[in-house]
Formats: sequence, structure tokens, C-alpha cells
Amino acid sequence: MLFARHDLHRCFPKGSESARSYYEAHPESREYDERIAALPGIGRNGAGDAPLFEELFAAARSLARESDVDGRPAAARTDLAPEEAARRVKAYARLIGADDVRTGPLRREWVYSHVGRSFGDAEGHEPWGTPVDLSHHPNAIALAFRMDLDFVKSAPEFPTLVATGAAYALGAHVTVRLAEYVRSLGYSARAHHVYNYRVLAVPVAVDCGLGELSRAGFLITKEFGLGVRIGVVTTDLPLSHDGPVDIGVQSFCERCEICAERCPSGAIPFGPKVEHNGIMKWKLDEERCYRYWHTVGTDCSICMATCPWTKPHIWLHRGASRLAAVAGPHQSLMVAGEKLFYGTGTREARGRSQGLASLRPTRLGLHMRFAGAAAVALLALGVWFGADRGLWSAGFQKGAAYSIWLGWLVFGLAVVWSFAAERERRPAGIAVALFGVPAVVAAALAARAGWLGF
Ligand code: B12
Ligand code: SF4
Ligand code: SF4
Repeated sequence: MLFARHDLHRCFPKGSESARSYYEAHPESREYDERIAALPGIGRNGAGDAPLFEELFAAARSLARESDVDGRPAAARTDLAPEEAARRVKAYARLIGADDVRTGPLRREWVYSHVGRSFGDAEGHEPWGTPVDLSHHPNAIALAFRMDLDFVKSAPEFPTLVATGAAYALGAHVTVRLAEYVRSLGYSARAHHVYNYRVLAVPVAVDCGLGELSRAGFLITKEFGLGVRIGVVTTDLPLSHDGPVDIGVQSFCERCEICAERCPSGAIPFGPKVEHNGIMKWKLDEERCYRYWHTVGTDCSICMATCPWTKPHIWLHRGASRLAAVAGPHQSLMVAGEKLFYGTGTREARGRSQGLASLRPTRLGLHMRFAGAAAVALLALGVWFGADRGLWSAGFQKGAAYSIWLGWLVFGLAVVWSFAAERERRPAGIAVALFGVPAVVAAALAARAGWLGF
């Protein structure tokens, strides 16, 4: 894979045996790899914030030696029923920072054949080309680490790279500690994270039921969309299995091509799935993607930021993702709605040129509580006003019309407030017009007809 190919140039001395044998088998990759190696690396545009990005990746790197990710199980084995074992590992992983955890089988197809990243055969790492054997691990634990969406929304600017680094640092810590916990129960366990994978994370996560593979080429989860990183622990601990799941992604992606439209490198395909390595999927052109990273100086993330599923986990988007999970033509309407509300360009890059300092935390939880309180207050005011004007007792027609109007107003306020709290100006503006104009027109008509007693 691409990072292993890049390492042949950035970690090994020129003309190394590893590079010679790789390009003998894959001469078609040489020209691309040499061109990438000559380009400046990523993270160079972080200015004063660059050390933050370097430190986060260094934190993950400090947990990447074989002795960090693997080790001997405790001599005494704790007997656990598979359901109880799964409950314990999930509770532990969540306790120390995972945002979601699922368990499933480890299929041989998702295990790399050979070690690809050894950082130039650095001390503590298995050498490049060592055959990988995980046949003693029948089970996998897939962990999700959500990304900071404020930072991701700045894609492809520098703050998005910090979001990546932060989730990787946490992922390395949690997978390494979780594997250690499983070993303390007397079972074999290995962590797989950014600087030491032996498995393909996405299909493992699909088998465990974390989410589904998308058109963009990686995993969508119901809660975090594409805005999530994956860590894996493989083990011989007997575990009950959760996955896979159907959350409607396949039919949604068939109808939505937003990531393909916004991808600056043209790496994400339009149209139907194709067969690749025996799997029907949308196949990413990874060389185009990686070349763009070196042009822009970050890991881009535009596909992640602009996917309709990548939204904060608040009531408004939770409701939408429930609707999106049901396959049907309404999914096309949702795509049209996404384009109307969020526009057709990439999202506003708030972090542009000002770096991290311009990104304030949104305190979404606090705003949602205020929104709830404001909606209840408006409702109470509306009920009192209706009673004062005799609208509830004036017959079914007036009562029903007034209830619908009041419900519309309260719902509209909550929607506008939610978008405003996310600092999504365009959707907030559209929601004001969408809810406000009919509400004002209806109130004016009611006042004219003398319904309100004005
Ligand atoms: C190499 C790599 C890259 C390369 C190549 C990507 C690629 N598709 O191969 C480059 C540099 C381009 C890249 C880009 C990005 N990456 Co990347 N990348 C990896 C890495 C380290 C290895 C993937 C690999 O071996 N690919 C080689 C072959 C197999 O790729 P492929 O044929 O295109 O297959 C892809 C999918 O179709 C799927 N897959 C393959 N076979 C099968 C079979 C089935 C049944 C299913 C369901 C899926 C599936 O797996 C591959 C992608 O992981 C993984 C970590 C890991 N160990 O898995 C992270 C990983 C896939 N990347 C990740 C991310 C987030 C990104 C970016 C968004 C960058 C960013 N800002 O973080 C972009 C997105 C590009 C895109 N649209 O997919 C995350 C995805 C998280 C998620 N929600 O799924 C991962 C899992 C890292 C992590 N630990 O979280 N990446
Ligand atoms: S990370 Fe950027 S270049 Fe790569 S696929 Fe996503 S949008 Fe395209
Ligand atoms: S942007 Fe649309 S097509 Fe792309 S992954 Fe997200 S839902 Fe699927």
C-alpha cells in the first residue's frame, strides 16, 4: 500500500534491497513513487501550529514497536462466556476513549500478506517483507474514534490534519491498552493502529458492524458518518459477534455523488460499483488522492467533510440519519436537500490561513439544552396566548390550525437554533426563511380574518 511504498524512499537508504525487490515485482509503481518522494511532505503549511501536528503523530509513533502492540498473555486464563468477554472489552475500550466498539470475526482476506511499514527496518519493528501470520487470532475488535468536526470542516486546510493526528494518538493509546487488557485475561491480543497495522481496517470494521463501506472508499458509521478513524485489536479471546449492519449506505451512495463531485483530485468514482479483487465496490484511485495530499500539504479530508453523513450527533442529524438508513427514493430528496442547505462547493474553510486559533469550540451540548429550553418557553407562551384569545375553545378548525402553526414555529426555532449552534450560517438562513415566511404569512392571514382578536 501507498505509505509502505513511500517508506521505501523516506526511510530506507537509496538503492536498498527492499526497494530493489519491490520494484522488480512492481515496475509500474516506480515512476509514481519517485515523483511523490520528490515532493514536499504534509504538515508543512501549519506555521506555528505545526509542532502540535508533529507531537500528535509522535504520540502514536511512540506506541508502534512490536513490544507495544503485542506481547505474552498472562499465564492464568480467565474463563469467560463470549457474550461476557465482548461486554467487558467494550466497556473497557469505551472507558478509556473509544467512541464505538464492535466485535466480529477476523477473516484471512483482510490480513496483509507481508510487513509493509518497518520505518526502514527500525529497531523494535519487524523487517520489511516479513510474512504476516495472524491465523491464531479468529476474532477482531473494531474501535471507532470520532474526529473533531470543527477542525475537519476546515478541510483541506491545516486544522483537519490536527483532527487526524488527535484521533490517531487516541486510537494508538486505546488499542494498545485494550490489547494489554485482553492479554491480562490470559489470551493473545495484538493492537493495530496508524503506525503498525497488519490488517485492512475498513473490511474488518464492516465485519464487526461498525458501519458500511461507502462510495468515498472508506467506512460510514451511523453516528459519525465518514468523520471517524478506526483502530483494531485481533485476538483469540472467544467473543460474541455484532456485525455486519445495513444502515442504508449502499443505496444512499448510489443516489449521492457529492464526494465524487467535491474531490479535487478526481479519485472518487461516479457511477456504479465495479469488481475489484473479487469485491463489488466503488474503487478509489488512491494514487490521485495521495498526489493531491502532497500538493495541498495536508491529508485533504474534503470527502470526509462534505459527506452528508458527517454531521454532529445532535437530534436534528440523528433524525435525518434514521431516515437516510431506509433505502428508497426519498434518499435522492435528502441528497437534493443537502445540496440546497449546505451549498455545492466545499464547506467554508474557517481555519483558512488563520490556523487553529480561529477555531472556537462550538459547545454544542450547551446550545442544545438552550434550544430545548427556548422551544419549551415558546410553546408555553403559545399555549397561554391561544388560551387568552380563546383559540383552543373556539372549535376544532381554529384549534387545529393554531396547533399546527404553533408546532411549526417551535420546531422551526429548534432547527434554526441547532444550525446556528453548529455555526452553519447557510442552513440556518435557509431554515429561517423556510419556517419563518409561512409562519408569518399564516399569522397575518389569521389576524386579517379576525381569528387572533386583533
Ligand atoms: C494506505 C491508506 C490510504 C491511502 C490509500 C487509500 C486506499 N484506498 O487504499 C491514501 C493515502 C490515498 C489514503 C487516503 C485516505 N485515508 Co487512508 N488508509 C490507508 C491505510 C493505511 C491502508 C489501506 C490499504 O491497505 N489500502 C490498499 C487497498 C486494499 O485499497 P483498496 O483496494 O482501495 O480498498 C479500500 C476499500 O475498498 C477497503 N476494502 C478493501 N477490500 C475490501 C473488501 C470489503 C468486503 C470491504 C467492505 C472493504 C474493502 O479498504 C481499503 C481502504 O481502507 C488504512 C488503514 C488500514 N490499515 O486499513 C487507512 C484508512 C483507510 N484511511 C483512512 C482515512 C480517514 C483516509 C482519508 C480520509 C485521509 C484522512 N483525512 O484521514 C483519505 C480518504 C481517501 C478515500 N476516499 O478513501 C481511515 C478510514 C476510516 C474510516 N472511516 O473508514 C483508515 C482506516 C485509517 C484509520 N485507522 O482510521 N489512505
Ligand atoms: S482525501 Fe481529498 S483527494 Fe483524497 S479522495 Fe478524499 S477528497 Fe479526494
Ligand atoms: S458523499 Fe454521498 S456518495 Fe459519497 S460517501 Fe457520502 S453519502 Fe456516499
